[in-house]
Amino acid sequence: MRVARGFLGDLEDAGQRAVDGLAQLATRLYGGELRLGVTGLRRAGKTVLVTSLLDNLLKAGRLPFLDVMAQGRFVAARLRPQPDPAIPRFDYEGFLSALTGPDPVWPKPTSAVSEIRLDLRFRPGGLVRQRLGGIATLTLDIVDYPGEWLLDLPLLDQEFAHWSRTTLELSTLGPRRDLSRPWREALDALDPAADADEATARRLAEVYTDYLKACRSNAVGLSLLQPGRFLEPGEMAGAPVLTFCPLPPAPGAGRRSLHALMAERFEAYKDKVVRRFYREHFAKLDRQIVLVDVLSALNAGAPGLDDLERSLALTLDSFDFGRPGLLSWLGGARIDRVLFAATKADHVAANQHVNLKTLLESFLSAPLNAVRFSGARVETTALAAVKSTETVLTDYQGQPLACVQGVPVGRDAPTVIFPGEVPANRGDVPAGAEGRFDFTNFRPPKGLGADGRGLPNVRLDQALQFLIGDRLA
Ligand SMILES: Nc1nc2c(ncn2[C@@H]2O[C@H](COP(=O)(O)OP(=O)(O)OP(=O)(O)O)[C@@H](O)[C@H]2O)c(=O)[nH]1
Ligand SMILES: [Mg+2]
Repeated sequence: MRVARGFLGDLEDAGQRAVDGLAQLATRLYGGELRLGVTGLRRAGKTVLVTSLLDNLLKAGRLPFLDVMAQGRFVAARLRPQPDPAIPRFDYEGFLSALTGPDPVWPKPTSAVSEIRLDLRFRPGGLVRQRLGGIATLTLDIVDYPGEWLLDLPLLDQEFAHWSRTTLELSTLGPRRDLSRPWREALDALDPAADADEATARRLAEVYTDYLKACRSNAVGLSLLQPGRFLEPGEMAGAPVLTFCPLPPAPGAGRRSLHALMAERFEAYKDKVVRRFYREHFAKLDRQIVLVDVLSALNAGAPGLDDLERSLALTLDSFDFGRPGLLSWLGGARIDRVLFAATKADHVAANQHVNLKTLLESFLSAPLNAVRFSGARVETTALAAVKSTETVLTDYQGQPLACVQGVPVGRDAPTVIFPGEVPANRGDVPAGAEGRFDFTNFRPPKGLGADGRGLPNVRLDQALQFLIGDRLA
């Protein structure tokens, strides 16, 4: 009997071990780690989106269409120590208290990389998985960085001569022509084949940086500005690796020439700055949300849209969406889902969101096709990470007119504004449309998230469902 009981006991143990093993397997299958890339040009809304996403997950808040919440399977989320102790932590608490304080303010432009890790605990769905029991954990890593640095990625694929030529050509077009004049005049006054001296290199880099800053200013609002560290140098301000600029061709220039010096520094920039940034932060991404501030580009008219289109096409080429792409040799990124999102949708009335989405699709058609062709899943949406307005109906000549109500930046009182209609298609924006669109920026409203349910948002749940929902299934 003892033997039989022992045998049965062993069987029981083995059975329990098998169940435990399966539960662990389920945990691994339906949990694990996921690195989410929040990508976007400067001011696209990355820092605000990461703050709202963390807030709503940590408070199990306003995410009704995230399946794991809707099905009551979400257990809780908790911030965890991040994997890389050398990188500053994303200041979630600081950004949240600035947004929800007595005088709410948006985060300042980001000037350095930061990172945050979040554990999401949930009960796996589906009959088999429920039987196996257990609670799974999905570990989510998110990185925030200055949007200016994103446009460095396409440099990796370029030689100094090619980059110089295209940058010089671009500097003579549209609003850039006037802004680049001091820099182009400085170039005209020197011989790039002459012997290099540090003072000249430094002076040229300075005038070139002034030109980039002028393009970035709110009044102009251009985004194709390279190299990104010239605008947001982080810890590298003044380093020789940032002391160069595009130069006209200098056939026969010797090894000691200004041209050779700048070409060398361009290569060093690619190697020491850009490649490192790519390898450490982008090469390991699993999923990606690409934020696009379409409305600000519309405010800048056709040149703004052209610039945005060019910047996005260049940047998106740098990602390896599930295929051996341009930069796969840098670390084999394999991104299998990409969501393109038009941000700040609360700047326009809710009935304009469809147009915002189709407008985004119309000028992303080439990158969208490229991602689809690669086999990665791709979707588009219009969202607001922090909803700062309400859509209200007013009466205009006897007809209902959908407007937005919020506190415009620079004012204190709520105002009802008709922001205008969003064109449904890139082709509907005529050349010379500068000044035709004027989408107002709003302040974060007072009392945001005071009910403890997370920051109000538009469609953040649907975005998350696409990006991580399958890993919380
Ligand atoms: N109304 C509204 N405004 C937003 C929203 N998200 C961002 N903004 C506005 O856009 C600005 C830029 O947002 P950030 O999140 O700082 O943008 P970013 O991509 O981190 O910018 P960089 O750090 O410069 O690369 C904010 O200061 C707000 O004015 C939103 O959901 N609603
Ligand atoms: Mg930021």
